[in-house]
Amino acid sequence: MIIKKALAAAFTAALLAAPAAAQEVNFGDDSGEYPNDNECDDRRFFGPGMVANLDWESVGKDASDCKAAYDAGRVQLWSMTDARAATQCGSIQWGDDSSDYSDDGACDDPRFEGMGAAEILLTDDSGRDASDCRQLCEFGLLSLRDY
Ligand SMILES: [Ca+2]
Ligand SMILES: [Ca+2]
Repeated sequence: MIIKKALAAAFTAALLAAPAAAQEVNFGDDSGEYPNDNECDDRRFFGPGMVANLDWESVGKDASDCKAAYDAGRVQLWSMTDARAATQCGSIQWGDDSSDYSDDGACDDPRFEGMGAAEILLTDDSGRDASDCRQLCEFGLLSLRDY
């Protein structure tokens, strides 16, 4: 009985000692259009190692680039919860509505991510879709990509 208790305590201690932040990332494979170009094209990630223009087509299909950037600390997995907590809609410089995609209901500014973000995000639209993005942010559907 005492041995069992000791084992249980050791097991619990081992579980508690395991790094809580360690996450298994499924990078997928290199079957996308832009493998091995030293830019991570998988939109699940964010950070300086990312490609400029983003869409959903390369999710899970740019493994080598994204894993290299991840291992080097140049990209992280984007978390809606963490991003939302770090986003203050009232203090963001939204810019203007000069994008071709302004006032279409989706946020086309590549600085943002979330349910309200457009399917394709182009760097040219940065700071140019203010009304859509501000509205979506205020209703909780949009957060910063880099937080
Ligand atoms: Ca790539
Ligand atoms: Ca828009």
